[in-house]
Amino acid sequence: MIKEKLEEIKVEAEKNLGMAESLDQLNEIRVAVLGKKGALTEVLKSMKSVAPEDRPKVGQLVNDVRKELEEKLENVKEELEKKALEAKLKAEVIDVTLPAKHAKVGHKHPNTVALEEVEKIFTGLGYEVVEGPEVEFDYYNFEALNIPDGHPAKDEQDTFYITDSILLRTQTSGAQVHEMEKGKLPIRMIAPGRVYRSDDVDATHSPVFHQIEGLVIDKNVTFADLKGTLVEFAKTLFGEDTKVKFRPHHFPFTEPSAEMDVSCFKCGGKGCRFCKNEGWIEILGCGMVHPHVLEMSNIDPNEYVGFAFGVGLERIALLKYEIDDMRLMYENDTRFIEQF
Ligand code: 2NL
Repeated sequence: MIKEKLEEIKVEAEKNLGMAESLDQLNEIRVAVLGKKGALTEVLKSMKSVAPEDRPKVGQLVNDVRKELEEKLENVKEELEKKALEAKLKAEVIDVTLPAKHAKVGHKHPNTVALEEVEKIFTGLGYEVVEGPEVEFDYYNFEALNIPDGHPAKDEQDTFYITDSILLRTQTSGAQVHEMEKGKLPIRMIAPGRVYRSDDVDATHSPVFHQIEGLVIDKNVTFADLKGTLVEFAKTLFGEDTKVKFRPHHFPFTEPSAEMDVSCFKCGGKGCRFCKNEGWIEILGCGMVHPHVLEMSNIDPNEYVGFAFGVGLERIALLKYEIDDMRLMYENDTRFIEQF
């Protein structure tokens, strides 16, 4: 009677194991057969009705069935786990033949490329690169550079004022005045950075652009040093064959002052569309630092002399890369930026 019952439990359990599709189902089978209230336990409880001398035999039988079913359960469990893992791996498989996502790589702006080249030239000559504040006192932007109130040069530059005495710098000279005020001489520095002028946007103007100014102050500095330095600069930037011309000019902060032209690197000086048939292209302003500018920053003009220059970074970049509209520089269109 118990023997048949055990056989029945075994057959039923094996049938169910054969159909089990998940670990959850497997567990249900385990509980139903081997659990505390499972079929086998029920059988053990009915041992009371078995003759005492038969009990060890029947007990052995129940244990055999339990062991056999436990093994089968374990086998099916392993099988199901293997299948589950295979399904998971299949679902997560990476198709290495799929085209990769196109990751856009950044690119330096032509201004940056040009600035780095200019910085390399001057640091190579022993200059320091110094940056100053973009929001500046009127004094550092104008007064200390020999441009007092009412001076036409001050009215000409359409300045963005923040208060009566604070403004957005129109040139990077302030950075150089700060350096002179520190009183550590000699000075060999360039001051690159953003400058602001209330200009309307067109092909050659923007209210925000970049300037690089240079300043050297030492004993016995002459205009020949200025020329030697700027000729070296022009040749490195535009090529060894570049010719240079200095034309007298006027700036309030330098005396004497000059503008420097380079021979057109496109036509070599013969005249072309690029240089508007001039053969020459103006690239910077320069001069010997005005004695009054030195005095205002507590430098004795009888002991120290200096030269200075200022160059528009966009102008250099536009020329070097033959870009004919400055507005392209500010649109951040990667198709443009990627070309330089
Ligand atoms: C130009 C002309 C120039 C300077 C800038 C300067 C600075 C100090 C003292 C004297 Cl602290 N001068 N800077 C000198 C000459 C020309 O810039 O046309 N820039 C685009």
